[in-house]
Amino acid sequence: MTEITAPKSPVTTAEFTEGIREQLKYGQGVTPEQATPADVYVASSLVVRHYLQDAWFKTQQDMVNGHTKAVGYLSAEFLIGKQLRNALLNAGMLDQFDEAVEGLGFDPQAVVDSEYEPALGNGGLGRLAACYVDSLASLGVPAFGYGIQYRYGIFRQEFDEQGRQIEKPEYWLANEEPWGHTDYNRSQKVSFGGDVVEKDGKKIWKPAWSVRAVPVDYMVPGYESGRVNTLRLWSARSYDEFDLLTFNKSEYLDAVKPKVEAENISKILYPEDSTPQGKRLRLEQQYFFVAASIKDVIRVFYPGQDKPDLTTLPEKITFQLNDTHPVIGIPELMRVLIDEYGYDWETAWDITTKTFNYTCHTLLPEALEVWPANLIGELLPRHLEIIKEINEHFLNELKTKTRDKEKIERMRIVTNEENPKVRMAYLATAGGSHVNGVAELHSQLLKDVTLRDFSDLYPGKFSNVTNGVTPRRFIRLANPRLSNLITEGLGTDKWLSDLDLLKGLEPLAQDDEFVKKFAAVKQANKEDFAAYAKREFDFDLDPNTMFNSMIKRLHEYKRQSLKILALIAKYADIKSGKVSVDDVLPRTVIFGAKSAPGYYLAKLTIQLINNVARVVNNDPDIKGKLHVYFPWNYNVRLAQHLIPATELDEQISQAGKEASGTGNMKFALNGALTVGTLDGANVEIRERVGAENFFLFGMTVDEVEALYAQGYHPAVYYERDPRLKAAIDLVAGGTFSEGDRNTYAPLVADWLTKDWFMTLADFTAYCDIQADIEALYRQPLEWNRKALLNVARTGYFSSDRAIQDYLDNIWHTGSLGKLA
Ligand code: 8GP
Repeated sequence: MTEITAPKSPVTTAEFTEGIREQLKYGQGVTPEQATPADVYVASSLVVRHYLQDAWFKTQQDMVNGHTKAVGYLSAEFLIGKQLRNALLNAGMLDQFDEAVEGLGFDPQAVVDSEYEPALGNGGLGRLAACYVDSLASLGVPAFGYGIQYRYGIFRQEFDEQGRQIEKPEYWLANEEPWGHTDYNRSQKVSFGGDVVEKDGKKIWKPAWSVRAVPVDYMVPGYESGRVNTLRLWSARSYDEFDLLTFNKSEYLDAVKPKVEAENISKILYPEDSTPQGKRLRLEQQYFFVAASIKDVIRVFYPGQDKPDLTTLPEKITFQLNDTHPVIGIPELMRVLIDEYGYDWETAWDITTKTFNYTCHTLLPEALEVWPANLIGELLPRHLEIIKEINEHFLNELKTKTRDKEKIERMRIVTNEENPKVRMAYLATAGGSHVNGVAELHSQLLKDVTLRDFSDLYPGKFSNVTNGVTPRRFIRLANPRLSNLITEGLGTDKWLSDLDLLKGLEPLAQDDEFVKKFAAVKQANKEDFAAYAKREFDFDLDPNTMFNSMIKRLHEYKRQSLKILALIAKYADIKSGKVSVDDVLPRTVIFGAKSAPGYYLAKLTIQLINNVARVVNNDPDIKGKLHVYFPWNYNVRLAQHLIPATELDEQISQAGKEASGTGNMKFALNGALTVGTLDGANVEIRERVGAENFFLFGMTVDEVEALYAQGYHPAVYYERDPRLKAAIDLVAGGTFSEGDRNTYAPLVADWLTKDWFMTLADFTAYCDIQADIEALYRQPLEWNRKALLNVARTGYFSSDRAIQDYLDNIWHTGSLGKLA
């Protein structure tokens, strides 16, 4: 085997320049004079890949030969965001790139901007997976991210004339995509359907059709670790270009159908987030990427071996199941071990349970996947058998642990009903070593409520890993001014790989001069964002107002309704003269949110926000004191621009519903103050930054539960708080629908009669806390002191720390060490 030594980087500016020239010439086929920024983007990306190649080889070699177990992060989503700048930063080539590109007569920003963002995720769960692969590489942990290379990412959002969400296909692969390396020679076959036959006491699955899973590899360079991991996204291709028999009968469309259907598997990302699933194609996608990944791992770790000793598999790799989407991997590994490699059930189960772990990202019952057994049987008949057998074994094991028959019934993996269902979260819990939630409160609720029976009988399986975010993308790249100030304050830039060092900024919060510099950074970021919003959306933001943001998926539990109702109430107060417009603190409220295409109330909320914006922004009585903006198509790029410019962040979900949140961490780390409920990671953020540096309001989990139990009647709150009544009346009366009372009637009816997430019950507290917020904002030095303390005290929320927690408590593995 070729011995690979140190990687070639750092590259010099001259080498980078030469590399771009070569790529332009032989790759793009243009001279530097003919090249566009998009050409230079492709060429530069290929240069970066070129210089990472040796480190990539070396990391793989060390992974296979080394004594450190690797991590396989199985996730249906990786919301990676733009790649070029991040790769340059992590690989230490930022300056060389800037200089080389400028030397060739291009603006580095224009080059970077021409990258098309891969939108291969819905929201938090997908972005978290991207932060985690960054941290794994940065810590030198050998790891694969395994997922799907969807041809169409999450839809592109537009708004129509009425302010309604329109979904457009996001064909991100329409342009040249230099990062993914398609490796046809490492393809895997994934089969579906058919029957199971028995021969000599052995079960044999005879599938009906197969697709070719082609790996597309993305390099994941670690920050200053010299290591380069792999994000392997599978793309579905057909084996049979044409069914010639059918074709000869001149039924052309029927002939290409199998090809089209096979390739459909990786065609589109499901745009659902915390909303019910239940579609055949979704299950096909899940099995497709998991089956290919398991085969791939065996290929990588047991190269060329016909009869590998797979009892060593748990020493080679640990699979993390990112939510229930990849859980079909558990019966798949059982099938591979038993049917393909001849292991007995007990050995196979021992290997499987030692190899898998499961992270739960939600508590909403409707989002915990449950598949009809029939559907699994149609698509994966052998797997259904195995799942049923797992269920039987599991029930037998439970009988040795408890006499409580009802409890045993409740814990069935396959339900006992006419049309049985398979509960994927239960399968994951039974079939793996560890189960974790994503923030302390969430992990506690997982144990106490959602998986209570399991945690009673298997308390050792349960733990918590509070989420984290990568400081490389979300501080250094998104907020270079703050990064420079932090480095100045700490006298080192080591904080980028050891975020706890931010604590060293604490004393500087007492230094007024430093606080003023910090305030100047925020102001400059606001001006930048205003310019960006003008360019991209033609918005006119006033950087001398408070920037107040709420960016996240549109979901009832997140309560964008609460924010918009409070805003309408303020508007109503000004209009009615209750509040003099001259006393109003100037505020710019910025929303960013996509709704699942079929989520009616969420879409109506988007429409309402857009129309409130239209009315309020154009009302001369408001004298520009309140502005509402809703940039469409919220994505990672927009987040990177908006978060550094935000002063007040909204984390106002109903307590107990947001598993963690990660936006809350990004905002705090960028010096925004949070107004929030005691939910998800807000609880831990508040504990760390100090109660006096966080605007807390609203009911707690216990209060919410008590109110449900006692019977919740939202109309009572409408009658009780005149501000709320005024706001809802304006919506109902047609102020935001050009006089039409029907437009928002379903929303109004829901608020007044159902309001499942208790927006109305928390309204008064939410409006009351605004007085504290505004009073503090009127003292800029004090506001910024608190904001700086938020930065100094939230280093814990680095994804490096989260990965270290996984390494220590769940994966029990470590680093390969740095490459020089
Ligand atoms: C999200 C949670 O809602 C969020 O609180 C958390 O921070 C994030 O996961 C990362 O842990 N959950 C999802 O995005 C989710 O459940 N998505 C699946 C349905 C696609």
